Amino acid sequence: MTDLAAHGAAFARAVSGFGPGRPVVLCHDDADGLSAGAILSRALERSGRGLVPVRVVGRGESAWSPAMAAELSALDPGGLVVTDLGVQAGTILSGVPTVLVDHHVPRSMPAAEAAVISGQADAPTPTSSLLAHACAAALGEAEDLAWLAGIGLVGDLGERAASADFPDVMGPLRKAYTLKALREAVSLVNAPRRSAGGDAGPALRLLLRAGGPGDVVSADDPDAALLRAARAEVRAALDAARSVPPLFSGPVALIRCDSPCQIHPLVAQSWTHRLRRQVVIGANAGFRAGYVHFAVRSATVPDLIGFLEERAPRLGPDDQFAQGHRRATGGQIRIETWNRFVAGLGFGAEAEVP
Ligand SMILES: [Mn+2]
Repeated sequence: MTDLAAHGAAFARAVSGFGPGRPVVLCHDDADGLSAGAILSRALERSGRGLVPVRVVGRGESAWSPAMAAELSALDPGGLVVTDLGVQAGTILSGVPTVLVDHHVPRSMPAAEAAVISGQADAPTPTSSLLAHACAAALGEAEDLAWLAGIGLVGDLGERAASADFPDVMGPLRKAYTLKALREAVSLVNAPRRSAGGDAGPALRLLLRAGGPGDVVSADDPDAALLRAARAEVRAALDAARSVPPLFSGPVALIRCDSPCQIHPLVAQSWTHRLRRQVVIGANAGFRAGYVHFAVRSATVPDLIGFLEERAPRLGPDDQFAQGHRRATGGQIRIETWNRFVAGLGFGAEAEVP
């Protein structure tokens, strides 16, 4: 059962323990994270907590880092709301009440350092933005923010699974805004994080001021221009990657690319339609020097984290492996770790990165 109202009530209790200073929202840089951040900021502002800034935690950054603690400390927040960035033990900013709103498999569990609103154990698993909308509804009127949850649902689950898993949410949104507008808005707000530049700031700003997906799609300002340019850049990189044939070994299909754009999740996802029985890995050796970033998707294998863990190579201290969700995982590993990994999977030299 997915009891969204119970998650919202837990959020309202946690926020009631915030200090008098304005809260700060931290969010992930994808469509779901940005939508969750926009919902929580707008809802907290409405509940009388002043102007609530949103800090997008982007590529190569962590919320749980000394650099982030120093940056947040300068804002002197009354509380932190951290969404779609995962759940883990540890203090983000000492002495500041913190709530995590998230749907990923926890990396570790906070003891007393943060309240956790997690949909991870729910069936169907909600997105962060759907949880955020439940949190917003627990603070006050939030009906007009539901479309942002729709952006996150379509962004993380795809329109088919979003509609199948959450018909009560998606049905009215499709009627009010159309699936086409939601899909188009998702593709725009997801574009900058995938581009070589990687700055999702323009997408967040658009979501913070838009009244619906149509506003995002038809916006005509510098932020909207940046989103369109990012999307064109990513499309060109993706077109090049799509012409590469997959390599096969056992249950695994591997597609290699070399691009400064974060296209490997899209490459993996796109092949799952044709290779329905395989576990598809999209691997990008051009994203960060010295590393291979990879995404794992499958139309039929339900627990991809388990699948990877059974086949894990020996990991080094800089390697991140099998993070994310059971249905959408991947990693960022050093080239030597990658080469051990693909050799272990039974691939030949053509899968290795020189
Ligand atoms: Mn996310």
